[in-house]
Amino acid sequence: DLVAGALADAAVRRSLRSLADLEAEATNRAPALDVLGALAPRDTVHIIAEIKRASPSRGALAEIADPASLAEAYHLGGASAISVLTEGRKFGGSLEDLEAVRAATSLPVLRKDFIAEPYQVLEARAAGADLVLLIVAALDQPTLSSLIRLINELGMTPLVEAHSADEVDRALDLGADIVGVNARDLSTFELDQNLFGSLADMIPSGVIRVAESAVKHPADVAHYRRAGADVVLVGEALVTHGDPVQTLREFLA
Ligand code: IGP
Repeated sequence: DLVAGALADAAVRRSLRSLADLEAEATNRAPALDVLGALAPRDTVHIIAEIKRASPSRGALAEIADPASLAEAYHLGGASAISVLTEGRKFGGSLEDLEAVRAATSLPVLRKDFIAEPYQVLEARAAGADLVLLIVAALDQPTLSSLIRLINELGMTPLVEAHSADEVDRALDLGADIVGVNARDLSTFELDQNLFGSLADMIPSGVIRVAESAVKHPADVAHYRRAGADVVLVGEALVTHGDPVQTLREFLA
């Protein structure tokens, strides 16, 4: 599965870069940005714009020769943060993509991957990430808890992704400040655009609510906003439409 693949790839990288070296690189980075501050204003919806080359459900999505200039386009279009898929096997991403984006933008950057161990969290910080995705379904509660703690200790912010009421409860029990609801079931790849709305009321208003996936048109952003989303995470629509600046502006209009 996706987690096993991500861990196998991390093990290869660990054989090339020791934990001690990685820790030193993570500590030498400029401090992570204030993500909660960036997403705090509630008067309009925020968009986290994703750099996504491919996906397991759709295959290749786009040739992205220069992730840095796509990140600049996202910034210009009004995105509040940039998500970089770093999973290599199915999504075609890499930590190099994240580093390139970090160097190109002053917006907060999310490492989007299948994170299951501390080494991957340190890699995120060493590459300059401010936010790290944790998928509740992929982790037992003690592991989820310790990864949240490590992310916070490194000055980053966890985005905790749920796909059911039980998973939202597990995220909230651990004090998550940002909770995402993914419309896509990562085991079947089926989309349910109404899942966010059916779970949003469980999430207290002090917690930032993120609606993830299944945005194609401005009406989809409005749909999520009406259902209580503070933030919408968009990938495929932005990499497949020709003009990401224009597409984002339409989504935010
Ligand atoms: C973006 P979309 O449908 O706009 O391309 O979706 C994002 O939500 C999706 O890439 C995603 C994801 C994930 C990918 C959400 N959670 C977890 C990999 C792992």
